[in-house]
Amino acid sequence: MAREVVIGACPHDCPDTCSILTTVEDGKAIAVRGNPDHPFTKGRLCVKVNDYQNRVYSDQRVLYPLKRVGPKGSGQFACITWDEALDEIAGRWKAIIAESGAKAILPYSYLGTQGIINGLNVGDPLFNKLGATVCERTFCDSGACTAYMMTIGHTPGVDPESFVHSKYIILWACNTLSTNSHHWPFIEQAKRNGAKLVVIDPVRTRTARLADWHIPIRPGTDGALAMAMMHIIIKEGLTDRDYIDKHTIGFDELAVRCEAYTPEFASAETGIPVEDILKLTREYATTPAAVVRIGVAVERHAGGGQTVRAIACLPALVGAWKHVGGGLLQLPIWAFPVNWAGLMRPDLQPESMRVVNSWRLGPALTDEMPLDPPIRALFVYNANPMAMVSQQQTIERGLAREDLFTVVSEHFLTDTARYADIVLPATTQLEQEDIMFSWGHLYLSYNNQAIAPLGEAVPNTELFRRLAKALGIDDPFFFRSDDEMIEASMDWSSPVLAGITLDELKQKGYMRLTMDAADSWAPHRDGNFPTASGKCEFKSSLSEGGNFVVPLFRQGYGGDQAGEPVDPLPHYLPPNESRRTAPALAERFPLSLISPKSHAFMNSNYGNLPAQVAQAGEQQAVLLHPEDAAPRGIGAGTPIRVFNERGAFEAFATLSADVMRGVVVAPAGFWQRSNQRGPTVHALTPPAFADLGRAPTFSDMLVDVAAA
Ligand SMILES: Nc1nc2c(c(=O)[nH]1)N[C@H]1C(S)=C(S)[C@@H](COP(=O)(O)OP(=O)(O)OC[C@H]3O[C@@H](n4cnc5c(=O)[nH]c(N)nc54)[C@H](O)[C@@H]3O)O[C@H]1N2
Ligand SMILES: Nc1nc2c(c(=O)[nH]1)N[C@H]1C(S)=C(S)[C@@H](COP(=O)(O)OP(=O)(O)OC[C@H]3O[C@@H](n4cnc5c(=O)[nH]c(N)nc54)[C@H](O)[C@@H]3O)O[C@H]1N2
Ligand SMILES: [Mo]
Repeated sequence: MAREVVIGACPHDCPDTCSILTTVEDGKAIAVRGNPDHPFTKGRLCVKVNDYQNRVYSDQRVLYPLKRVGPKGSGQFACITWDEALDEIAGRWKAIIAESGAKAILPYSYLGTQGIINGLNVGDPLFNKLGATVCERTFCDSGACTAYMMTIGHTPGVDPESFVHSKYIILWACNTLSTNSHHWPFIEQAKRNGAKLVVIDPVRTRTARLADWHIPIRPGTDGALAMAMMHIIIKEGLTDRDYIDKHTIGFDELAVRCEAYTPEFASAETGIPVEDILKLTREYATTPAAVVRIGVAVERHAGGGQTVRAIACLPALVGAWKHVGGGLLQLPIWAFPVNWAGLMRPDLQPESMRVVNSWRLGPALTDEMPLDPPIRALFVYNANPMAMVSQQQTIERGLAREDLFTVVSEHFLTDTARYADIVLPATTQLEQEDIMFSWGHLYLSYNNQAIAPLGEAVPNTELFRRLAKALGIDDPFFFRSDDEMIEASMDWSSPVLAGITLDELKQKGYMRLTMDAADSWAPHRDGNFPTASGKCEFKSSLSEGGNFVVPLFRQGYGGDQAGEPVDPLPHYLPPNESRRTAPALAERFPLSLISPKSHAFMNSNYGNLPAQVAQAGEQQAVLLHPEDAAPRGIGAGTPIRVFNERGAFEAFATLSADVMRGVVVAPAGFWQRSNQRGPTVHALTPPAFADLGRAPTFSDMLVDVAAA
C-alpha cells in the first residue's frame, strides 16, 4: 500500500490559511489534519475543514460537465463532454459578442478558493481581453480597505503574532473564535501576560464570553463610539503629542471635528453608558501596547467606512504604534508582494469598459437596472450569489430569464448552479496546486496537489485555458502552465521574499515573510506610514478623488470610479435603518437584524454537507432576546417568519439574553434548497451601499418577527 502525507493549505476565504497535512493511501485522501509545525495555525483545523476529505468525496460533487434539460432552476441536468460544453459556451459567447458586444457578458466571482492562481483573479485576464463587463467585487472589506488606505495606507498593521505583547486588546466587531480562530491562542497568551481583553459586539458571542469585558453596542453605531473616544482622548490630554507632531497630519482639524462627539452623544447612539465609554477610552489611551483588531463586520452599515476611518486614527492619537503589540490589525494581506497586475492584466482592457457591482447582480440581470447592452451571458465561478447577495428574489428572477445564458463552475449544485444552463466541474484544493497569501498572518503558503482530480473536474486555471482555446485566443499568456503561473504570481525580487525559494516553500508548505520578527514588530514606531505624506492622515489626502474602490476589488480597472465627494475628516454616519434614524419604519419593523458568519459554515460552503449542517442546524436559526420574543408569543424552537417590506424568510427561534434587546441575529450561509427550503436572509437585506468603497449594508436593516 502506498501511503504518503502531502503538505497543503486551506483554500477558504478566511484569515487563517491553515497548513494542512493530507494522508493519501493508494491515491485516495483518507484524512486531513492540521500541521503542528505551523507557528500560527499550530496543528488545529476548524469544524468546517477537519473532515475536508468528505467534501472532496461527497456524493453531491459535480464531477462532469452538465447541461440543463429541465426548466431553469429545476436542477435537471444531463452529463455532456467537455468539448460539447466548451463548444456551446464559445458559440453562444461569440454570437452574443457579435450581436451586442462583449459588455453583454458578465463574469461573477470571488474567493471560493483563495489560491493566488485559482482564486480571485483567475478569470480576469480573459474577461479583460474580451472587454466583458467588469464585476466590481466589493462585498467583503472594500469599505474598510478604502478607509484604511485613506488613513494609514497599505500597511500590514500589527503582526497578529505580536498580540502576545499587547496589554490592552479590543476585538471590535470580530468573533475571533468563529471567524479567525487560530488567532485566539495569541490573545489567550496575552491575557496570561496580563492583557485586558475587550469585545465590542451587539452579541455576547463565544468570543465575548471569554473576554474580560464585553461591551454590547447597537449595530452600526460604532462610529459614534470611535469619534467619542477621540473626543475624550483629546479633551483629557491623553494624546501622545510628540507622536502626533512627528507622524500625523490634520490633528488640529480633527480636534475641531471631534468636539461635537461627546460621550453623552455617543451613549445615546450606541446604548453604552457614559461611564463605560469614559472607562474604555481612558484604559485604552493609558495602557501602552494597546491594539484594536477590527472584524470585517464593522463595515456593513451605512457609515461603516467612516467608522474604520475613526478607529484607524486612534492608535496614532495615543502613540500605540510605538509599542510592540500596539496599533491596529485589519488585513495583513498588504505585506505579500503579489504580482496583482500580472494576475489581473488590466492592460488588456479595451478603452471602453463597463462596471457593474457584485452587490447589484439582481438589478443588473433584470429590468431594475436598465443596461445597454443588457447582460445576456453570466459566468459564475468561485462564488454563490444566490446565497450571499442582497435582493435574492431579483437575482432569482434574473437567473430564471430564458434569454440569459448562465454558466457556473462549481463543486456542488448550489442555489446559483441550479439555475445554470451549463455547469462545469471544479476541483477541490486536494486536487489542485496553488500558492497562497493570507489575510490573517504573515506566512506565504503552498498547496501541493494531494490526489488526482475526481471525474472530469478541472482547476480554475485549466478551465480558463480551455475557454481561451475554445474562443480562438492565441496569446501564449493564456496557456501558461500552473507552474509558470505560480512562478509569475509573486514579485520574487521583493525584500520580504529574500531567502524564500519556491522549492523550499513547496517542501515546507509555508514560510514566514522576511520581515521583522513578531517579538520586535513595530513598523510605525517612527511613523513611516505608506500614505502620500508618509504620516497617519487624520485629514486624508486621498479624499480629493472622491469615494474610491481599492484596485484589488475591481480587476485593476482604474476608470469610471464615479466617486461621490468624501469628507477628508472622519465622522459618524448613523445606520440607514434604526429606531433613531427611521422612526416610521421602526414602528412597523422594530428589530435590527444582523447577519454575521456561521460558526460551522464558510460563507455558504458546507451549507449542504452533513457534518457541518449537524453543527449549524438543519434550518436557519434566528437568535432573539427573550424579552423581544415573549410579547410575540415566540418560545425557544418556535417556527418563525422574519420579514420587512423587502421580503420574508422562515426560521426557528433560539432565545438568549446574549443578544441585545431589539437586535436579532441570522447567521449567513444557509442554502435555499438543501436545509432552508425557501428564501434566506438575503430576501430581506438592503441593496444600499455603505459610505466608502461600495461596501454592502446587510447588517443595517429593520425587520419584525412573528410566530409562523
Ligand atoms: N466560521 C466562519 N469563519 C469565517 C467565515 C464564515 O463564513 N464562517 N467567513 C470568512 C469571511 S469571508 C470573513 S469576511 C470573515 C468575517 O469575520 P468577522 O467580521 O469576524 O465576522 P462576522 O461574524 O460577520 O462578524 C463578527 C461580529 O461582528 C458583530 N457585529 C455585527 N454588526 C456589528 C456592529 O454594527 N458593530 C459591532 N461592534 N459588531 C457587530 C457580529 O455580532 C459578530 O459577532 O470571517 C471569515 N471566517
Ligand atoms: N448575509 C450575509 N451575506 C454576506 C456575508 C455575510 O456575512 N452575511 N458575507 C459577505 C462576505 S464577507 C463575503 S466574502 C461574500 C462571500 O460570497 P461568495 O464568495 O459568493 O460565497 P461562498 O459561499 O464562499 O461561495 C464560494 C463558492 O465557490 C465554490 N468553490 C470553492 N472552490 C472552488 C474552486 O476551486 N473553483 C470553483 N469554480 N468554485 C469553487 C464553492 O463551492 C462555493 O459555492 O458574501 C457576502 N455576503
Ligand atoms: Mo468575506
